[in-house]
Amino acid sequence: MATFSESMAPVLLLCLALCLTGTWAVDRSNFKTCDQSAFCKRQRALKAGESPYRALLETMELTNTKLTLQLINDKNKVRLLLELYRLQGNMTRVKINELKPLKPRFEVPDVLIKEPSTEPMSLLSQDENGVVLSLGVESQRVILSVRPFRLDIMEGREVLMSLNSRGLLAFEHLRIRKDTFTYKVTSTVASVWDNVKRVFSSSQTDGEAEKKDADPASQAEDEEEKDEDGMWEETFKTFADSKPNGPTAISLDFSLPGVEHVYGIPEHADSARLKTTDNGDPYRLHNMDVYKYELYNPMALYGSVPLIVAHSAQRTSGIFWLNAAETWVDISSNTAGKTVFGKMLDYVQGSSEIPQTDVRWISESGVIDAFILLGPRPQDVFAQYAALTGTQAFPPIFALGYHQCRWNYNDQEDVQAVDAGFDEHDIPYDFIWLDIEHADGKRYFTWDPHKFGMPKDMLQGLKDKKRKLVAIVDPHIKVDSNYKLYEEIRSRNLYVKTKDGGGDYDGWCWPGSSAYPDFTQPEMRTLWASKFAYDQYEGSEDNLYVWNDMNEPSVFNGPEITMIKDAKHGEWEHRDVHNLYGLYVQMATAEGLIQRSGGTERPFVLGRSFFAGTQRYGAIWTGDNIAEWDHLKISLPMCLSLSVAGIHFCGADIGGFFNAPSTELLVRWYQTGCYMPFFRAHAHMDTPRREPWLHGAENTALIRDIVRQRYTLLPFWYQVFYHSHTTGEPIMRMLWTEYPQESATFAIDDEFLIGRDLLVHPVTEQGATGVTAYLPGKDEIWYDFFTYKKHNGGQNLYIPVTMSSIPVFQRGGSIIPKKLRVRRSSTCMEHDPYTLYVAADLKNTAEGELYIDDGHTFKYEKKEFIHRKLSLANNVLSSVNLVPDANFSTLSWIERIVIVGTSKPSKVTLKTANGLERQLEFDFDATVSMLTLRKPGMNAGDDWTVTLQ
Ligand code: NBV
Repeated sequence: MATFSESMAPVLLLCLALCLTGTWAVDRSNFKTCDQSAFCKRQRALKAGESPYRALLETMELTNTKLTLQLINDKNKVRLLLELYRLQGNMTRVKINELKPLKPRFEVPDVLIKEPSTEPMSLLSQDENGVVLSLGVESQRVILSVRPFRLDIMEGREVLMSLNSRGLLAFEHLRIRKDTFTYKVTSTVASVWDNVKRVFSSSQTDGEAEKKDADPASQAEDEEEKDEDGMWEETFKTFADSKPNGPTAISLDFSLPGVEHVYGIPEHADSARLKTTDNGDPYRLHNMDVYKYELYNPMALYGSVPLIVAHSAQRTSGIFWLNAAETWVDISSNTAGKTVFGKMLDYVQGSSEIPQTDVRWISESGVIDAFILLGPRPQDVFAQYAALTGTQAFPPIFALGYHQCRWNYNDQEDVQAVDAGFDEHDIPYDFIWLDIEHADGKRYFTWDPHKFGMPKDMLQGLKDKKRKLVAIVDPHIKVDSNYKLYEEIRSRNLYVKTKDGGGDYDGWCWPGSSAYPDFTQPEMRTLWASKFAYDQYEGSEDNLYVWNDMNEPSVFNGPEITMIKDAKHGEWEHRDVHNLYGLYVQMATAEGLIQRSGGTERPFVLGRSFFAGTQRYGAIWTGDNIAEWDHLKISLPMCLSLSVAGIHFCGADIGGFFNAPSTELLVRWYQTGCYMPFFRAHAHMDTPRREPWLHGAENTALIRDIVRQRYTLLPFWYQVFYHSHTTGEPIMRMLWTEYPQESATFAIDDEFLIGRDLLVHPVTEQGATGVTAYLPGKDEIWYDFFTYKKHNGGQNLYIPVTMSSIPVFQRGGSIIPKKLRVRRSSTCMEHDPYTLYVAADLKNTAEGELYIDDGHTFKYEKKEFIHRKLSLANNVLSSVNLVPDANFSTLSWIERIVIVGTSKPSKVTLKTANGLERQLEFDFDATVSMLTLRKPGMNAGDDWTVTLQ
């Protein structure tokens, strides 16, 4: 066990840095490079084209649902078991494990929403070189080659993806340490000898090697495997990782012919289109607390989703690598670095190869469990991934409003004053947030008795204004025998344990010495969830929601500021489950909020760390960014990458967490954040206060305008969230996902779509007087969202900007619902009327949707909603029910309809479902071809038509 002074040294150093600089300083050397990670270094040293794996065809079994087959490593004779499944919805699953591991290897639970349904495969042909299987649809086949083992997934004559085509399949089998072995054979202790026999008889071998089973010692000599540094223990800085299981890494390469663009595998502060990694480190997935992160590099950050999405003009596909251990992803491409001209020259000279991207996954432990999502369209890949891991939780509508956060609002009076400030300055907001200082000595679920002595009064004050509060609840629990929660978890033996399994793991975090609940255990999650009950969480009310920070988990005195890998979660090492920890914290918290309402209310939980499946539990933000222009810029690709990987409710700290933004940066950041799914301003405790009205009248007016714009658009946001919840499609979308054949969109990550219909190009340059936005779609037209000026798609458009401009465009052919009467909070606007913004396309048609429900319960699951299709065709605008048995009524009515891109009618007639017919008054602005219908007055849930004659 480390002594106090050893374990505290990094913390003291950190504090020293803080005192000297007045702020936290990023230290890259806190985090490993591939070379400093023994398994990454080992795996990366393997050479392509030397695969030792051979398929043993005689072991093949094909049932209706799966194919199994043994693979043998011809060097060490260890056998693996391959399982291949065809899954419903155009997916293929490939699992590889040791045939007979010394003990079970970790397989990730709780991420897949159910055991995926399979479809039959059939054998098409077989000879000694391999087999061909039919995947049932669209002439898809799998060709399995024997030596070296390789899988090619084909459609017709086209190879869609190849596995192990570079021969980098690697599987470090569980073994007994050699020096331990020598000790054991000479030992007279019977149990040790039994153990040795068990080891060697379990490592099934072929022909010649089998003969040696009787003589384990001779086989041990035969094994070519040599122990290398870092296989049985590894030290990084002062941290020693004892590796009781020895080397356990796995790796597999995938080749994607025809592909030049890959996306996903968040979280990295890098471009959304992933770069090749040949000349640097692979992208790393290892959840860590990396405050003030560096930009444009593949370092790991707070969360991970091991999903990569590959795109070409012909097809979109994906690889989901279901492994929760530390993972590195190498990307290479045969066209990397070539200019378009270079590629054309190759083509003209006949020297061009088909472009190809290779992706190689390397994980520290666990098994290979890869899902191949075969698209073919971007929407198909999103739906396939959602079928596996679930869709974005549908948040209560108020979570889409504006959130005002700061580390910290000092006390109840402060909260009250800030709340009043919003009213005084006529700025709407829904949530005020309390950071760690609100709790009594960082004992979460409690309140500081001096600063927040009357939490119920505070919450009631907010409730009176239909507003809400978020309190932080971090997963590190102060070691304090007088803290009830600490004691309860301890007495139930539910903390993460030290490597020997005996004591509770102790780490240093905000409260000082802290214990970490073992959220991987269902019992711990149930206990945690129960703590949100109103009678358990004293001072809580139904307008209190939750923020889980530090859930990587962050451990100040741990290696790379996280938990040591040999800590134990029951039988498993932290190594196996590391990237899942954050997901489990948020899962248990969301469950707690649901339970406290008796299962009726939708929760809202913000988390920092995440994994595949986190989308089911709430929102994610991009952590501790800096008040710098580059950090504003990076917030777009960071959230776009999360969106590609299923986590759609994303935002970045507006203004930048560290340091003080200039007013220009702050305003631009609000203008950007307002069009991102999660809209929250936040700031470090050492920064000057920055509530929206503290920056001079002019800037206050600009910020007021922006926040109010968000509120007018809430009906649209809500409908797009509902769509994402039901289909898996992103909310914030990269342009290529809607324009998959338009290569000009493939690398764009400084602008994005919200749903299909709004295109946003934020201003992220200091002193900008204009931006150049790409308007996609050669047959599209786009309308400036504020001036209604029309532009053609398929062009780069220069847009002059002032401090009040936000370049936003509505797609011709769309209908967007808004509420123009902005009030104190979203809840205050519940029954307000709608204005429909109809943007006609070149054929004078448009389509959109209107979705309304109670805004906060799960009743929508029982179809208690209004879901209408709005369309303009043949000069008739209509609203029809999309879901026949939907059942909800609203007080809201349609107060205005604005149609742009149309011609002036002579008369406009409204017909409602009850047979009433009347002429509508209208205005026409010929300069922008805009028709405004005043007070049509029908209920938003009714059928109606408006005919333009
Ligand atoms: O709880 C304090 C902060 C929080 O404000 C921030 O948003 C988190 O990302 N927290 C990190 C811990 C300390 C950061 C230096």
